[in-house]
Amino acid sequence: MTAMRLEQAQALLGFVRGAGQEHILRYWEKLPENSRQQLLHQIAAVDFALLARLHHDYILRKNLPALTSLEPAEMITLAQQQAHPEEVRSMKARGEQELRAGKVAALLVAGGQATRLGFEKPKGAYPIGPVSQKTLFQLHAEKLRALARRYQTRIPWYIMTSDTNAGETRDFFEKNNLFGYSSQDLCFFEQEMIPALDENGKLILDAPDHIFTNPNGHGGTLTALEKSGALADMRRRGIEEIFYFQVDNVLLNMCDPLFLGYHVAAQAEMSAKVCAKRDPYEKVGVIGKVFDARTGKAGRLQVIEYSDMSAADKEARLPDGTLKYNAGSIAIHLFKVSFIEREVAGGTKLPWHVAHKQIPYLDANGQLVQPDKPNGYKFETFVFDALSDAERVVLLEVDRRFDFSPIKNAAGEDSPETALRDLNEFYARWLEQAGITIPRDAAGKVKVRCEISPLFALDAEELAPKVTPALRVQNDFYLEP
Ligand code: UD2
Repeated sequence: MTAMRLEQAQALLGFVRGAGQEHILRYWEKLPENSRQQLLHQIAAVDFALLARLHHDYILRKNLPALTSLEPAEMITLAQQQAHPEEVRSMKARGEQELRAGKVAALLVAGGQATRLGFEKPKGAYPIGPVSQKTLFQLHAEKLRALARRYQTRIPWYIMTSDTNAGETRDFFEKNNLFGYSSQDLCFFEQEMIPALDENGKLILDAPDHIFTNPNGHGGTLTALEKSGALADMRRRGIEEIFYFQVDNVLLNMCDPLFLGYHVAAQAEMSAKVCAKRDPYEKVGVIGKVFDARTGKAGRLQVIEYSDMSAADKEARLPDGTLKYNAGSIAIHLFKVSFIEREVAGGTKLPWHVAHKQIPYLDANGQLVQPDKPNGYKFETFVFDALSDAERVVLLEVDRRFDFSPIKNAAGEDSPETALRDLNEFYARWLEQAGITIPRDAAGKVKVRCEISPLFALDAEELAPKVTPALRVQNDFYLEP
């Protein structure tokens, strides 16, 4: 941190007062010089005009986008894929061609705070391998290495962190020898932070020399890619397509060639994987088409977040009994590099989302208080809002058994327990397809723990010739090279 010059510091303090935020200077006189510098640097990064607009539009006017005439979106359904195996084969081959040509990068967003899981470290450091206890980061890294080996290529891996976990994440990778990934192909970059506001639109101090901020949402990925130079780096390497994924999905089908193939063949700018919702209240956004009040046009694609959807819409069913709004967004996307370049030109175009939250603050005595009810507003942008700016979009339906099992909560659905169950079942099926008998109980549940390192086999086809049906699996079972 370089020390700020006096005139610059005074200008900033004047700016704070002008913006009606002078309460953040209430400890100023007592602060030692290094704390003053810290606060000044934070103030310099605050976009006061943006915050005033967010306060006006989202807190005072509650400017939530009105959803009218929500309609299900068209997608390439599983039934269509089953009916056209030839097309599926050729799309997969098309995607493999992109990988072989070195045109694909992987992009992991890991800047979130894992609050619901209650895990102190970055979420990617969570150990989840059913037998190996390998962490989420390691499982992702092994899949990428196995893919690069299979397609005789390099897959640069960009990892977005935030101020809340950047140092810890890098350290974790360093300590683990980058999980075998080449340092030339690994690029960490940080998203920006944004201050929260209290009920009156005021900044919140959580220490005498610190304003409470939160990561600006995964929508911040797009601008952070540009500002960090990662986008330019992709261009230099000849990358054309970006495979985007979240840290917590243990069944992630990394850089899925089939998805890539459909996306590239359609010349889509952004694509999304969807899967049928488990139940009306599953916490995934739904991709639908909405009437756009701004343009007066129908049919704008949008992810309607679970918290923004009415119970009636969540529960609506078609005559055949399936949910009407069933296209659950599992947060796996493909982006064309050229699309992101256009999307970030002149700053982000993404709309803001506001959440009423419990935010720690200093009380009148300077004591830190953890409130038990919401006392302020956090702002975020969501990457999936870019869907409506894309010229062409592919929505590909997938089967959650092969694509989606996230770790969100400490217990219950979408927890380590369900992730282990799903991973175990996933690998047991591969072994059974190779003719091996896996012990199951009367309810069909796999009785042992089984796991296959992606470096041993990336899919059932690769596994089959490497094992013999005579293999006896009686205890926990792990296959690695
Ligand atoms: C997200 C989606 C939801 C569904 C679900 C699937 C949102 C708002 N909702 O729900 O529709 O697709 O995932 O699993 O995204 N992250 C950052 N920076 C941030 C915020 C989040 O990098 O500022 C990352 C975070 O590290 C994680 C991912 O984005 O990898 C998703 O964040 P989340 O787990 O908070 O999102 P969730 O579960 O509410």
